[in-house]
Amino acid sequence: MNMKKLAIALILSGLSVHTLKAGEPKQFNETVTAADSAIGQRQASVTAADSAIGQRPPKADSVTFNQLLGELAAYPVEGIVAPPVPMPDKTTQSAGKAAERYWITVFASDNHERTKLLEAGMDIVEIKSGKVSGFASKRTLDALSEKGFVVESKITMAQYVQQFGKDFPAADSVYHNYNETVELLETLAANNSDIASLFSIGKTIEGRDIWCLRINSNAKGEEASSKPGAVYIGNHHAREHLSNEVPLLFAAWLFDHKGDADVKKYINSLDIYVIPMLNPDGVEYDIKTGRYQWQRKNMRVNADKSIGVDLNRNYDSWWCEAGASHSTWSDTYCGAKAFSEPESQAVKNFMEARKNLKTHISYHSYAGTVLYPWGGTEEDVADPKDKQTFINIATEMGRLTGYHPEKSSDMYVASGDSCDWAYAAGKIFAFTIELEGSGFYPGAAAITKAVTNNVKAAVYLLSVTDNPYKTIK
Ligand code: 0X9
Ligand code: ZN
Repeated sequence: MNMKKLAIALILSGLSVHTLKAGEPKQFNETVTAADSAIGQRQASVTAADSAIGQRPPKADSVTFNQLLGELAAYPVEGIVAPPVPMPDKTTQSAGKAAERYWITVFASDNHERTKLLEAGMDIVEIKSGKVSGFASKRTLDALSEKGFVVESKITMAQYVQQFGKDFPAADSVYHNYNETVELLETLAANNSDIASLFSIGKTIEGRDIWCLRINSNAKGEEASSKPGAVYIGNHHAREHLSNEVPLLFAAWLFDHKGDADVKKYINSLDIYVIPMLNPDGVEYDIKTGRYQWQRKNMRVNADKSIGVDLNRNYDSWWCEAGASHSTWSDTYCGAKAFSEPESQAVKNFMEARKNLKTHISYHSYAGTVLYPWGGTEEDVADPKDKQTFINIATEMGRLTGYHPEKSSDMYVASGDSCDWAYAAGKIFAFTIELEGSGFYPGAAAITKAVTNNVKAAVYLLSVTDNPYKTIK
């Protein structure tokens, strides 16, 4: 547990953002304590379903950032030998041999071919020049050969896991699981109760609450606000654990810097929401054995007993057209209908109820890109002013993160993604940030850099949230 706090302290202590005044890293000497009373919404919404799922998060204890900083430095993140890792749990797969999974590399020259691969059920993970790598079931492999794709290499999941597997609790214990995420959110809300509140935007398919931390100087909980809003969401995809850490630690960073002139201005003038873990069921499944399961989807039990819907194919934007699959066993399964899943439905309700939202980042990993609409079609967004605004903001966030800015569909066309829907339905300037990394499990050492650079981009987004069009010169 301490390791998480240590990681935060390490990261937070070193950050400075270009929009902020340069200065010495802050010292955090104050003792932080849990204040149950300040997080009434959280308390009120804990239900039997929470306890049925697992342990209610322990109460936040006291912590000083300086103390934690020293301890993290002593934490051996390198050189930990991972224990042997098993095949992914069979319950994530549909029954039978057809569901056996492989790590494959296939020749595919452009986004059209990549889109076809997605449609055949391939779960694209890495894009290189002329090739892509990712996961595929036996069934997908058959479909690929029928369509004439050439598979350059193929290894079984067992071999893949041997080669790349890491053990979460030991090597990556600085990452926050669900309870630890909730505990940190509670601590942050409790210790910044003048500007922060915590509420659930809905429950997952297994009944966990999806928590949202709100930062607003005068409105709390679900109370309406007319201030321009920004929302940061992580972990649509379960195994993309870094995508929880980035928004979570961004929130922590904001609180630590709430006295800085620029941050103060944003907190006073904006309505800021952080929903770091949208798919906690999948996250918990991915790590529950102490060994990664490469889980992408949520934990919906489909009619054929296969598990999961791809939440980033379940939004109502060209739902289940290009780059998505109707096959339940596919990693890009779009669900029975648009918004069939409680997690995506919660985001829909959340966004529809907040017409003040202007900007949004959905965090994924690990292509190192800043993506903007459209993703479900190769068309550009029709409004030239909007298009230029998207490009300008993505370019600046790309500069700050070191990531490549591009239109989503240039990577591949994939329908039903959250950012397309947010822009189409709410005119929200919505970006997918694919964090960096050499895999879904980049290790503890990856957190510091990813968070550091992404805090800069996230703060930049705040700086344009009052009027995104001001980025057009
Ligand atoms: O495929 C996705 O949902 C995202 N990539 S990931 O590897 N994290 O799964 C990218 C979504 C970008 N959107 C579109 N291309 N539509
Ligand atoms: Zn993702």
